[in-house]
Amino acid sequence: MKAEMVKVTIVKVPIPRSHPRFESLTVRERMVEGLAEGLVVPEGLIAHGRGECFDYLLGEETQVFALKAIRAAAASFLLARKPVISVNGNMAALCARELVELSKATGAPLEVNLFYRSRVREQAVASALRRAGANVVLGVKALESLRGLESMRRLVEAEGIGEADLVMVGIEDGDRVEALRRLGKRVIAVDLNPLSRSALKANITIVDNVVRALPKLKVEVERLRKAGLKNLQKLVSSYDNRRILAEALNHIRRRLGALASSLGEE
Ligand code: PTJ
Repeated sequence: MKAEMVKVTIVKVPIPRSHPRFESLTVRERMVEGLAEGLVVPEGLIAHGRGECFDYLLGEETQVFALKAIRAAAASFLLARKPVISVNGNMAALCARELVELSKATGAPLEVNLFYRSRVREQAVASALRRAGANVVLGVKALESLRGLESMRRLVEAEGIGEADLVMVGIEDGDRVEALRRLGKRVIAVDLNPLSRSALKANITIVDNVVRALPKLKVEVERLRKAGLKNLQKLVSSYDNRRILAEALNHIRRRLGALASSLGEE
């Protein structure tokens, strides 16, 4: 079923601030609104639920391994010749304003890239980004195909992702990360699942929720702007993504162990 054919009835009820899961439920509301606006596909809600589950396991806070990845990602943006930020429906629904702010801080244009691509959806995502303050939105015209990718994600703008040396993706399946890497591009992924193919294949994986990670990444770009070239290069060359993913898994393991102990488990 195409996204533009889906009719949804949204029941709006105020979420009490005192609710223990207030933040999480508020973010969920944005996804539901995104569905009604045609930004998000129903499959995007399922992907969000998977993310919520991993966020729960991680402790719903930005952890040290994510901060290390954010630092390396910020340095990579500052070193890149032509960085581009890829935006799908979930990203636009959750953090359009933060994407625009990151784009302005890094000089990396935003490019619409959808797995469930339709003319209506690409326009909806582009409009949401423009409403959030984007002056330029790539990925809605004159598209070419990325080599080695069959899904609709293959469609990219020649002067955008087509020419980019660095691409940031979030909440995405792994195929395109692999295709981008094969084409020699560096990839930053934001993914709550440290076991996902995107996480494993990216050069830098920020294992954190996009709603927390993006503002921190923007601040880090601004903080590192004055760091010299050598310092930036050192931050990138000393970064080891596999170690970061191992830290994320160990964090979950330790956390679950502590929780089990608190329930009386040996
Ligand atoms: O908008 P489209 O058409 O491009 O479609 C986008 C979806 C999300 C449907 C598509 O990319 C998809 O199916 O993604 P996957 O394969 O489900 O992967 C999404 C990954 O993002 C999973 O590993 C989730 O754990 C993770 N994730 C979900 N929500 C968040 C997240 N990571 C960071 N922040 C989140 N809020």
